[in-house]
Amino acid sequence: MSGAQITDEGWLAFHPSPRKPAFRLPEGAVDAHCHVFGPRAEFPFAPERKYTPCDAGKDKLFELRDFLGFSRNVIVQATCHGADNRAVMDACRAAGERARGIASLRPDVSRAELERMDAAGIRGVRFNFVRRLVEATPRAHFLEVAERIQDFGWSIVVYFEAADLEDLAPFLARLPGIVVVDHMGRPDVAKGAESAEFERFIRLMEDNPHIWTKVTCPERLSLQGPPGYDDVVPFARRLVELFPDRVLWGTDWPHPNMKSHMPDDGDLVDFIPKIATSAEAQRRLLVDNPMRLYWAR
Ligand code: 0GY
Repeated sequence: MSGAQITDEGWLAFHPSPRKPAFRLPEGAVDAHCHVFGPRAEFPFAPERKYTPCDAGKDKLFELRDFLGFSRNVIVQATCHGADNRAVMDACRAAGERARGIASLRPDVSRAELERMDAAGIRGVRFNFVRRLVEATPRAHFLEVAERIQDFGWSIVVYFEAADLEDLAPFLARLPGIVVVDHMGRPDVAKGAESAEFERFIRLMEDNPHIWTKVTCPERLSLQGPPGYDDVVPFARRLVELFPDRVLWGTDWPHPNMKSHMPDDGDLVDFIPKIATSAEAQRRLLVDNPMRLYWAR
């Protein structure tokens, strides 16, 4: 990093030159979980942030999209930008029909601001329960936001750790509209895909047809590591097989807070055929499901 860019100590920047994946993505594939960081000179990071990343702006994201063979991105507000959604909105406006965004909102957000966001391409809001990333938000605030976005037909993304699911499940069950759980609810891979912990997550999806999940982030969950991340395959594959119409996939570029290693995004794309093993399952995961959820209008 140059002297002008001060990141957290040990911050790993995104892979500078990922390899071309062997897996050919289906026509119209969507990277349904990725972020932009800044660039900070234009879009400063939030004072309340828990980490300070490198710049990773929209131009780099769109370059990666084209290189890997994706058609579209769903850009999720990263916690380093707090509730200031300008970087995501700017990226969505620049991409036009090729991107949609997920915002972070305070409950006092105005109707006019929601309308501006919707016009820019925002189609959802993210509720974050991960304590290392955000201060705890009262659930009443989340419920208020959930109500206010219903007029726009937006969905909700939730991010939590597996250990918190028991406590959160009744709350998630009563959220209105579609709710998408990030990274399979972050299972502890050491416990296995048949563990009581993962069964709880499966049960959540079985009991709640409005809950979807992203079968993402093998690099974050894996104990085995790159390039195959094979210990994460049984978790993601089980979800894709059980809930083929309620799963999404994304790169998670630029991979905030990866401490063990920085994944090669080509390796991540080559993870897809291991978890969605037929052309039909791949098309649902990468095209039909994200298009239905984020590009209905
Ligand atoms: C992810 C995961 C992480 C970070 C964020 O918004 C964020 O800062 O989502 C994480 O550190 O686990 O989905 O990008």
